[in-house]
Amino acid sequence: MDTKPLEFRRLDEATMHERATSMLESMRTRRSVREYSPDPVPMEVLRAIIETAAQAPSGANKQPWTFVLVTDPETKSRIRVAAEDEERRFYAERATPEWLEDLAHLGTDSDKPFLEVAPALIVVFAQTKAPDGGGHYYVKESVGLASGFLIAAIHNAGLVTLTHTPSPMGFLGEVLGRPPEERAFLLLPVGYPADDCEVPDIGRKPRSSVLVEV
Ligand code: IYR
Repeated sequence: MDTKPLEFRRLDEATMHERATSMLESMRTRRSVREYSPDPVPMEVLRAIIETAAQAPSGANKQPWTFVLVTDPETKSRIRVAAEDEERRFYAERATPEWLEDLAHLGTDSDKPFLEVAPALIVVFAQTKAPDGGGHYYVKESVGLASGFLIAAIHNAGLVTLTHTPSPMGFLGEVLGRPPEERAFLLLPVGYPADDCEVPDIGRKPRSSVLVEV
């Protein structure tokens, strides 16, 4: 095993507290956004965000992810058409009444204009095995972690996103020409919010109901 010294510097307690709470305050303002401005975003910012996501830990450091950055209008249109097709079936047939009831307060339906309006889409793919057929481990956990990094990086850069999961997502691999060992995991529109953007008036559980200290 090759090793190298860890790059690490202890922070004083006041600085730690300040950094922990300022990240909390920033993340508190993160919201899933469904109404986008068509304004373009800098490509280098998007590439840096994706590289940030790729710093996530992964099973055996296999990094079992591929991020496809889509800005081509024609490809975005094809994705919208195929996603809305699946979503119409979801809302009309696949979703249970309980599921539809649970979604009602979000005001979602099968129309997904954001897939065309947002200047960029990031499609996260999970590699079920390596391109050379080698093993990948804890793939969903690993890609979930990278997606969390991705969402935080998008917010940190002053952009907004939505974790969209049209189901099933097989069409994404076809439209984007991905190999069969890759499975679409999440579809994220990225951009600026529309000027008149509204979001559901929902909150998060308080600390006391999510944290157990032993
Ligand atoms: N994929 C559908 C339905 C949907 C499902 C869940 I769970 C959500 O949190 C939100 C929506 C859609 O995107 O409309």
